[in-house]
Amino acid sequence: MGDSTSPLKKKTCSSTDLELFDEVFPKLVSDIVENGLQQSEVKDALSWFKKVCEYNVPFGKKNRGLTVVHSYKYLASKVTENELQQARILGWCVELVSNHYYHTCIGMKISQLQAFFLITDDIMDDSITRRGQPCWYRKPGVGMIAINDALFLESAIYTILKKYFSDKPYYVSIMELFHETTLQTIIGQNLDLMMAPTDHVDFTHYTLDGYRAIVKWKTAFYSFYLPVALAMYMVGIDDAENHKNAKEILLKMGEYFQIQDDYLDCFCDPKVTGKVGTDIEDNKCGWLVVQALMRCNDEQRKFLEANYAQKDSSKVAKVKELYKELKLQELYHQYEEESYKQIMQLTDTLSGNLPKEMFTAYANKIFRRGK
Ligand code: GPP
Ligand code: MG
Ligand code: MG
Ligand code: MG
Repeated sequence: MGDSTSPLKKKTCSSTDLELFDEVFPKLVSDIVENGLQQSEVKDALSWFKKVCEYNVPFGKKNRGLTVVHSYKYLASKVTENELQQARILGWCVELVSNHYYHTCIGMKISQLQAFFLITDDIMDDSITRRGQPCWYRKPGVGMIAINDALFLESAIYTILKKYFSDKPYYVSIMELFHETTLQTIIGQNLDLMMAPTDHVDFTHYTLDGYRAIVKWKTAFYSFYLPVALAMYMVGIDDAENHKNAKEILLKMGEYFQIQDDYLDCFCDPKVTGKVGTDIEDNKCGWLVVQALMRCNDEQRKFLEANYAQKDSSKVAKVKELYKELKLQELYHQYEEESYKQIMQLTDTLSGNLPKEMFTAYANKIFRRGK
């Protein structure tokens, strides 16, 4: 587990996979912008969007994108170079929506769906850095233009899908999947934001069930189910039973992944994560505050209410001290071990005809991650 030299890890995370994945990106950028660059009326916009892609898309850990490639390899009865290339292209579409999460493999970067979510999430969360550089909307001359840039990145997914997949029998399935996943994530983001008003603290609805709903919708569908489901459609696995089972396992991994994200937001050095944590200042219904509320006495609850949700570093430090007093770090490490076991059990029960080692490889990638 977590041994970077294990054969399994090598299989799922070779640098060659990453290099070949990276090679596809410049071609996709030119597919997206080349037409417009030829037209004098819009060429300025398209050269801006080229910069948007280059700043926001290819610099994350790229795990979501690579997961499409790895899943294709696990699922295909016969792997062909042509289809591997298709899987890489789909992987970049996932990176366009998403982009920052996962890490594990050396030098992973961002992607499209991911990039679209992250640009807007950083505005909504009032974040400062992403991947060790300023958030896109914080760059001079960008500001709220970033919202339009995110919309552009979303539209680019469908340009790419049409160009490379419109003749495939699974075209409609993957297109619908991107639409559905986008909606799920938008719903999750709404739950996340509505639970975290900027003008007052109200912990009444900060429950574990409420938290689980937020993270399932805002993170798990797009980060875990989407990349695997795309590969399943590619190889012709489109029946409801297999998708339901894969989804159940992958949504559990997604919950675990977001709990890690919440923990790292508070306790990990921004130099390591590449992003400065803002969850305490933002009044987020995160895993730590929910656990604190389940463990604190009345006095500690009042202390939390007085110091949470404020852009004041001494108050943020007080909240972190309370978390330490409540032994939330120890609790988190315990949770990691238990959650890993649960994911393995779910995989045993539900993988059915799907390769069990595909799921265990993904769980191993994120287990005990430190950034
Ligand atoms: C992660 O939340 C969830 C997302 C980035 C999805 C955003 C969805 C949109 C529709 C914009 P987070 O805020 O904890 O992520 P991070 O810690 O990376 O900012
Ligand atoms: Mg955020
Ligand atoms: Mg957010
Ligand atoms: Mg976070």
